[in-house]
Amino acid sequence: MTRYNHARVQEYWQYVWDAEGVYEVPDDAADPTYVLGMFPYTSGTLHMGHVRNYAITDAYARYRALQGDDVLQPMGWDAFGLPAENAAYERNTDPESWTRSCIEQMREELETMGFGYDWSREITTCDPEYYRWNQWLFKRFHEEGLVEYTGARVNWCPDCETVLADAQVEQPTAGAGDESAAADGGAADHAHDAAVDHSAGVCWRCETPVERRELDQWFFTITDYAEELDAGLDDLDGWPDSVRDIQRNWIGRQEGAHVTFDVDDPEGDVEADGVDVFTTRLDTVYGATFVALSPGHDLARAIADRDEAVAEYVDDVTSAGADAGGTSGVDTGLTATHPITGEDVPVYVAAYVLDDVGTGAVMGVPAHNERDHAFAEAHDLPVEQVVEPVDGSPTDLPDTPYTDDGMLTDSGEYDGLASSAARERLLGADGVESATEYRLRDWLISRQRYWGTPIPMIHCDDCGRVPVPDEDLPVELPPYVRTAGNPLEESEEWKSVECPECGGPAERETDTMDTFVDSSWYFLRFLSPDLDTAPFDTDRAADWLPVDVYVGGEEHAILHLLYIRFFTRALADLGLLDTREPVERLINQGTVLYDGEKMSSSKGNAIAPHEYGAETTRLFLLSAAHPAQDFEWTVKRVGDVYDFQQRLFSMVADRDEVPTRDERAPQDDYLQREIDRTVTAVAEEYERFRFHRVVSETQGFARLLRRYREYGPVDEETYDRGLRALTRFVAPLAPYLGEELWNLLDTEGLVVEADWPTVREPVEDYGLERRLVETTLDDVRDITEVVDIDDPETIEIVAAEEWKYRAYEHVRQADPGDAVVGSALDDDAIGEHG
Ligand code: ANZ
Ligand code: ZN
Repeated sequence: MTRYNHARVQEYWQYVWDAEGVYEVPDDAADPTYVLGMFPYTSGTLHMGHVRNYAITDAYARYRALQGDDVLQPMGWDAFGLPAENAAYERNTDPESWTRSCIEQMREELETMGFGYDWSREITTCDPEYYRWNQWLFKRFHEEGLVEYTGARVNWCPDCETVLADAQVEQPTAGAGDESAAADGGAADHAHDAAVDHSAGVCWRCETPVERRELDQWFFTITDYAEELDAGLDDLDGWPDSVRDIQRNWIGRQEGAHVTFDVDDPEGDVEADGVDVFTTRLDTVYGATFVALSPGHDLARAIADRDEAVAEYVDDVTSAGADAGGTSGVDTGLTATHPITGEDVPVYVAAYVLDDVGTGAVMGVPAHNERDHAFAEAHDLPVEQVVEPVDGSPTDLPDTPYTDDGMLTDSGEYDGLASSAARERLLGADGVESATEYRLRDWLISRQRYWGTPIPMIHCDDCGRVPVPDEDLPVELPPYVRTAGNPLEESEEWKSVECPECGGPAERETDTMDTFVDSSWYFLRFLSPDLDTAPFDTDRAADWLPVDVYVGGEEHAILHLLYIRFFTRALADLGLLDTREPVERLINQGTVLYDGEKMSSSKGNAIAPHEYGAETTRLFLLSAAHPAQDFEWTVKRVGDVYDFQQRLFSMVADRDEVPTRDERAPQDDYLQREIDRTVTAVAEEYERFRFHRVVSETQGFARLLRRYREYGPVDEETYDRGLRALTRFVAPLAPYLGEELWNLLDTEGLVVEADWPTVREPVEDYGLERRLVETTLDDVRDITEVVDIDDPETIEIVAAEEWKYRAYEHVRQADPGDAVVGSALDDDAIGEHG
């Protein structure tokens, strides 16, 4: 038996690929397919999670190339960000040197894993040639009205000394921090409990409790696209439902109504047209016994100007953010007129009402809402029941609010209606208008840190905020200085600049951009990485977009994956793109576990990607489970994968020793048809990203080939066809091995440039029985194992396979008469499986 020499084979084919530039794609590809793995954050070394991510991406890219597509699979570096700054600080170096050294190391590791990247398109987000386009795009967004600079009560991490976007504030993990906060909802659950969540939340990076501060900040107005981002999810059939649900929840579309209360000021000096409240429970409108304004509401501010108690309260809650979810509040002395009943109700300012949700004002319905009830108790306000259970069962009112839908009571002409019907009918009432609100907030992009893209704005005392002219881009970062605060603030020379408008002395903006800006459009830069007149080439984008398949972790469901959808739409509206969705098919890979825990260097259970050899590792990662599933790293199974490669290799390497014959025999036809069947089956598994099934199909097929060979002398053409098919089954998963086998088979050219095996006879023509014989108990068990993953497709497959299994049993009992040819093969094959 000829031994397979992994190291030599890998080195040799890597050399050939590089020399031939096999992964470079032409810009004007005839059949463009864009396969992308989420580019890595340059944090040090490659870990197993990266390798799994990119092995999945690469396998599919290689499979599509075999099918004749021009596949673009690029790679680059998400290189800006706070961790690099922290690492540099700790190591007493600067973020740039640290980042560059990480990149060098990671690139080398990726190269030795055998991934088929077009390195001629490599991009690095901390290159001025990259981030200048962040600045350019910021300016275009600014012109388009998608940028806002406003004072905001923001989330501030005292440890990272920077502002955080809402999505970067997380619930503390169990044990870390405030217990009360953990009780209720994850990051995605941020409706009007938002103030509670945020004041109790922690920084997504360092888990330090987040504080609230009032600062002037730059925002992208992603909320302009809330409606479209939500609606677009319905058509994203190629995305996992889980990600779509998370996004839907985060955008938080709420159907409801605006109700206008006229406001009367007994003192007569506050002018107000009325207060608009937003409600999702219009059916409870007759039970509104007060109106509450958020501390930032215009009317609240107006009253604060004359009323000291109100002013003090507003000040307190704005700076502290404390008690935000509680029952604190202050009576304004104003009255509001209920638009339907005409009754007067008091107007309060209350911290539980949030500035940036709905209209920043609510109608308080203590009988049917928890927070309103708590507030009413604290302020001695009436509780009036207007909805009762449909079945007449008693409620605990007035002590406990009844919050379910029901039937209306004490609601005038609407009495007796069901809540849902009442909500519709009431839309026609005076002062009521149907309204849709979203929980999504604008994207805060300001960061008070060094290692990011400088925001290209200039503050001039005379002209206000002036954009840096395009010809002065990029605004490059000043040299790094080691400081606890924002190094840009310390760079006096860098900061002072002439105002582009008046020429007077002015100051640069010292905030840098959230690094999620960098990754929001990087997939476009790969298409024309050296273009120096625009961020990307619009025509090329028209050819290559949307990205056909995007592979990465589910942890990006709301940040990155929402931002790229926003950017794509904004760019389309700028006339730069002709697609509104960036990604057609999204694959979220599961976690690699070791001893039941996520494999990670911080847990001390990490296995380095090269410990077992590059190709064995990637083949194991792909064969162990469905890409979406978590799975356990087991050394024994790694060994199995190693043996599998050895078996395939010896089979091909020892081919010349196999005796042949000239006349045709029945088993040749059988094998020919099995080749056809397997070619079809494997292609289907590849299309569905079920690489573990590709491996089991390939293993089964290799056994069949061996049996065919052991049965007697082979028909050379048939046997060779089998070996060539086998080689291409495995080449996308184990490309070095594939290349070596292909070469041993005296084929022309490289397997990376070969075609997928053709089918001679359509599989449908075989007749049912023939195909059923190949389905074994083993296969059924195999599949039953993955039922747990939340994927209706899989369940369908299980159902189909069970059907096949029953049919197979049937065929076996009936002793398939026409299996003359294959009878010996079939029976043995079944025996071996079962
Ligand atoms: C009256 C009402 C009666 C409400 C009732 C609910 C129940 P959810 O509940 O998550 O769907 N709301 C509106 N704007 C708000 C703001 N700026 N700050 C805090 N709360 C606000 O969210 C919709 C409800 O949140 C709205 O419906 C409103 O209270 C409250 F029995 O109006 B409701
Ligand atoms: Zn000026």
